[in-house]
Amino acid sequence: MLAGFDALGANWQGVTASASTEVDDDSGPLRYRAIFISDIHLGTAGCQATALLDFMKHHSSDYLYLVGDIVDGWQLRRRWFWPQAHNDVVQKMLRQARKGCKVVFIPGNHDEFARAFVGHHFGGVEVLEDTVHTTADGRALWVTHGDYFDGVIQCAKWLAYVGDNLYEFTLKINRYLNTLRARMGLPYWSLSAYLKNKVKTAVNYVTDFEVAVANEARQRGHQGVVCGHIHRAEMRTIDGILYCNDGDWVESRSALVEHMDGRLELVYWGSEPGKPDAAATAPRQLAHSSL
Ligand SMILES: [Mn+2]
Repeated sequence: MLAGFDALGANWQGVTASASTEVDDDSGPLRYRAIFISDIHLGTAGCQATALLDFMKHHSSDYLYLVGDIVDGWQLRRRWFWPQAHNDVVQKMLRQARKGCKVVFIPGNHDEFARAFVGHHFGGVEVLEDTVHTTADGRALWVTHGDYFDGVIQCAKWLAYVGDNLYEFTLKINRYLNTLRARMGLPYWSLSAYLKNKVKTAVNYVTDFEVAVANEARQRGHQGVVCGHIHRAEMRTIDGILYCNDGDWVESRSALVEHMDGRLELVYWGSEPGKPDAAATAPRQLAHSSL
């Protein structure tokens, strides 16, 4: 049932495909069959809304899946933070829906308030607990945010809140650090991504999460899964199940896209062009893998 993709062989396809991902500002947006984005965390200072707006300006699709943690209700409850760019992101999504794009919102743990509205439509946006997306080449992908697989959140919610604060703190340091780096003419560097990659327990946690999500997808009879939550973009097969994580718009600025022929690809987007520090040094990064 999994014929047609090969994790190792496909890795370099993205490199060749990436050339076509570059868009001239005067040409229209690149059209995909589906776009999956998650972990935008609107309402927090860490959210890279301007970069996301730039991404959305350059890409359109038949389906748009918002795979959770789109709005950060946890942070907004503590402190109201809602700049114009965050509003623009929401407007842009609603406009996509009006233009006929099928927009599905799958709430995550940070926007769990929206789980009360599962089964309803808002401005053409359908709110669902989870869903199944069938690719053009007939693969059934289970779409879920993924927080149900987070043991920490399942067992002790207060611990998750503490972890959340620590994460916010790391991001804060990260911003100061990168302001300094930009002044010195150095490119953007993600401290928290570095830490998460270095800390062994974090790596174990990531692997456990990925395996757990893939196992659940298999048990449900699907060929693959698309999730978010752990802020780590990935696309690989785990015991025959295609595991896709669309990453986030706090650090990696990544999206999972499905081409018209069903081919899936992870796309990384550069920092916003309007921001002088990072934009000058950080080139627009492009897809690195496809399946
Ligand atoms: Mn989450």
